[in-house]
Amino acid sequence: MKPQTPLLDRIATPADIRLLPDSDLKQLADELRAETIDAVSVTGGHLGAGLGVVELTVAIHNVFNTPDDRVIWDVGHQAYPHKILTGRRDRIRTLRQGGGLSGFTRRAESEYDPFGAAHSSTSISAGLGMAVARDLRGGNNNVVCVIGDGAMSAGMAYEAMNNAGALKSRLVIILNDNDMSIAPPVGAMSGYLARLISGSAYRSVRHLAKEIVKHLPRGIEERARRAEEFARGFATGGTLFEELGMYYVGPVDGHNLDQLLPVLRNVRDFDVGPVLVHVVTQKGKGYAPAEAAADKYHGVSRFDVITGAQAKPPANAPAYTKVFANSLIAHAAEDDKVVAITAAMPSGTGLDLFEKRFPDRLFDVGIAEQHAVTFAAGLATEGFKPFCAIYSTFLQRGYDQVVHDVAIQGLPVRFAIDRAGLVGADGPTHAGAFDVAYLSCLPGFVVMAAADELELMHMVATSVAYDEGPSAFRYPRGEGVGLDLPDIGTPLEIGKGRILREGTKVAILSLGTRLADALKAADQLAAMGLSTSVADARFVKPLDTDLILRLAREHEVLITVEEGSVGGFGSHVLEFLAREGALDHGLKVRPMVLPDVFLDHDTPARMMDAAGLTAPHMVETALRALGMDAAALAWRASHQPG
Ligand SMILES: Cc1ncc(C[n+]2csc(CCOP(=O)(O)OP(=O)(O)O)c2C)c(N)n1
Repeated sequence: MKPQTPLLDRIATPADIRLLPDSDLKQLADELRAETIDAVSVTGGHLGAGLGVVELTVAIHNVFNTPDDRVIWDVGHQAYPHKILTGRRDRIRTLRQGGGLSGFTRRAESEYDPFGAAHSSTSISAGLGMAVARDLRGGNNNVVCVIGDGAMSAGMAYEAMNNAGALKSRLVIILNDNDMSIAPPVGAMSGYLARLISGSAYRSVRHLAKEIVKHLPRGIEERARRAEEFARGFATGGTLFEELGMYYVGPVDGHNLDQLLPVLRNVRDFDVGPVLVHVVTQKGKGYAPAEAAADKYHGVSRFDVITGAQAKPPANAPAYTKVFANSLIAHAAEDDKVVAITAAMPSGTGLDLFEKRFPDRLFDVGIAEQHAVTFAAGLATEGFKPFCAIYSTFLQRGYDQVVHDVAIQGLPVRFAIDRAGLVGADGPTHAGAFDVAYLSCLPGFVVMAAADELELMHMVATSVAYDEGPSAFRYPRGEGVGLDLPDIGTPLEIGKGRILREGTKVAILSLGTRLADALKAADQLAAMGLSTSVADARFVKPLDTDLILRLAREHEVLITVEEGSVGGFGSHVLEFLAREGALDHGLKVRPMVLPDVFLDHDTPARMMDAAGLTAPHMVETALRALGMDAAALAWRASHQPG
């Protein structure tokens, strides 16, 4: 028998899916799942979420007329199957690689990505905006938002549903309920969804769907009858969503195309305002190692498809995250006021380790950064020492709470800011570029940046000891430099940096992890006969003004360097020096910060190079500042980016 051409090979765009009979769609889904697994085995990335929505992805592109109908994937980490079906299959093995496809949805990448994402819980708001725009222009396309039960724990999703229920615009919200966030989901909503599913409704809906699809002919009247049955008959629960003004349909088995297709066709064809379709799926579905994993293979490195074994390079030093967690545990053992808060990232922040030791003192509040911050503020008012561990990029969402609920009230909330700086494959949405700028402008904040893992331990200790107001310490993604570590850190003197190398001509004042490169640059400059000092600022706020003035007085060039945006450490140093009149006598100050662009995903090393913040860049900056342009050119020629 001639081997059959895979159906997937016939899908150049979703229009081709719409040419297939329903009876072919299961095979297409199976092939799509295999292709997704194979692609991620090569690139690494988010796998479990995508595997859970394979059938849903096929059904959506079959039922809806994409890209005219808009499909918005919340977070966007589950969109790999969608990318494969929407003209990007030929590049799917470039996912998350430099110059390759993004690991999330991205407007610039495809017309099938009407909205870019990566931070969660934005889909309903964006979809509602698109739906209202359609109404204003008199259009009739559909707008479909797919949002996970984890993402549904964020306030923004409720703000959007509240508004959608009032506006009554036609909008399809698909709640993809896999009973997982990255960790098991938390909170009352998760319990509520579980009750909806466990009700007898679920089984009878499954049964009903099968029966109806089996028996119905394809005529128009029948479709209408079916619509009535589905739309009404399925409204078996969902009171909360109905109270918010949604038309609730479900729960529906998200892996069963016999259920998905008719339900989606019905919600497409009938105008009942905002509809919420509650779809039940399994994270990691159809790939045994993923189904068996505790995190359902949320994010994986490259892996062997047969065994599921992931290729994790051996660690040379403990990750910063782990150093933070162990350090906090050591302090919590001595001080029962220390408590920890995570917004749905217990393993990402290392606080799963803290929870093992102190189960009653760890609070996972769900994907709810705003609430996390104000909840911590409340704990602080009662004399506790809350450590809010949030990635730099996600703390952006809680910024008003940081200002209004913490800083203005001077409450001693401690912010452990993980993934500060460039993060590599997750790209610009996840870069921790702005925390120094957005925190160090706030009166009364103590803001620190760790140069290595030992410094991080000292900064945890400093935050535990400092109870007079808010404090924050930032540290990067990845491993430390491999130092011997004590059992517990020692508090630092607030607002004091340290000098590591004394020179006379050039001074490099580093904040955070650029320090190692600053030392390398100093070696290079010294080899060129340019005596160079290196200092670690430790604090952005309060600034070590004595240190800065001393470096300014004793050197011809002062370079500041940080892995953060303009408006951060270098800006504060410049402003301070200007106010002091220290710039009036020929001192050459050169702030080195992240460039004024959103840097695309790539390897961390290449991103740092593109950012212009490596040791060779520091050398070049010093040479240019000294007017040694020819030497700088020659230097650059011998140190090509790479
Ligand atoms: C504002 C924000 N906080 C945290 C995250 C990190 N994060 C990425 S995916 C995810 C879990 C999402 O769960 P869910 O919406 O149920 O999707 P699933 O992965 O289960 O399909 C989290 C917490 C994020 N993307 N955005």
